[in-house]
Amino acid sequence: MVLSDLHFGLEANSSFQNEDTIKKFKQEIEKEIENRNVELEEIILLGDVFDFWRATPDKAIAASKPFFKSISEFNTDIVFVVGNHDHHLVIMDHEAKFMNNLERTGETQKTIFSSQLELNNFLDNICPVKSVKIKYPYHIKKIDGKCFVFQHGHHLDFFQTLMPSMMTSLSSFLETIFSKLTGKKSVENVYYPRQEKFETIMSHTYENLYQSAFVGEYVKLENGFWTIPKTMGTLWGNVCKTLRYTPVSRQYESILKFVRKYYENNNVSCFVYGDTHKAGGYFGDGTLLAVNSGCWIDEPNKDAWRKA
Ligand SMILES: [Mn+2]
Repeated sequence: MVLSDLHFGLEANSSFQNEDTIKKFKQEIEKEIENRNVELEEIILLGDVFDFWRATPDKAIAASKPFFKSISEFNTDIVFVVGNHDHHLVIMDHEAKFMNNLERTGETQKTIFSSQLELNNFLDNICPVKSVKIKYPYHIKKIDGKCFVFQHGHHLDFFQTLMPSMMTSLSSFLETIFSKLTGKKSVENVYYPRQEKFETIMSHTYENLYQSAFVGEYVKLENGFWTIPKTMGTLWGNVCKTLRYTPVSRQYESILKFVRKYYENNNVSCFVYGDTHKAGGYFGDGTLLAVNSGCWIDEPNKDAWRKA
């Protein structure tokens, strides 16, 4: 079972902040499991579970308590793949590793982003039955011999939106010059061999947004900022393009490019993501199935999982 984009802490109500909804949801899932005569093997929370861009961590985590209590009662493994709105967890993990190493050895060591987060216990008190395994940026799983990749989806921005793609080109350009001038290997090759490169480019933006949640007025300003494309139209809209509500079929080309670039050796059959808040599936060229898990906040344009 895959659930993404719950956005706990966001003022627009997350469906799972209401205990009745959680109860109904749980009953429906249990019925579904019985009808299909299957077992619930794993619950995958596919990012943006907490909205640390709009709410402080105390508020966001408090809002998630009834949900975590409820899913822990399924007594199945829970994996949480971090998204862009809860990306601060990645930074926390990164800094904790640096500090632990400093405390243990007295050495200051350049830490690199790694996919295995060590913050694994931070939800134990609110998700008591099963501890939540936290991963970033992906979770890979073999199901019936086929390879499934689960990833929140903001990394697709590299291939789709103007700012990240411009910044990537600029950074590659600078790295080439750097290695030509110094004869040293580029930073990319040494520290950021794969998707971790994305972190160097996007982390400061995500961290700014995280910090902005502590300043109420700034959040209002930022919300206003996102309404500009609607009122002022095309130019600004293209610069700050958001992929919200983009259907899977329109993202399929980027998904293919992305999977071929980063998972070329995995023979991926299915790519599951969230991020755009638009549930759906698309089989495109027949080699890769792309599935979006939609979202769980009350938005006029959302497609709930029932429709998917
Ligand atoms: Mn997202």
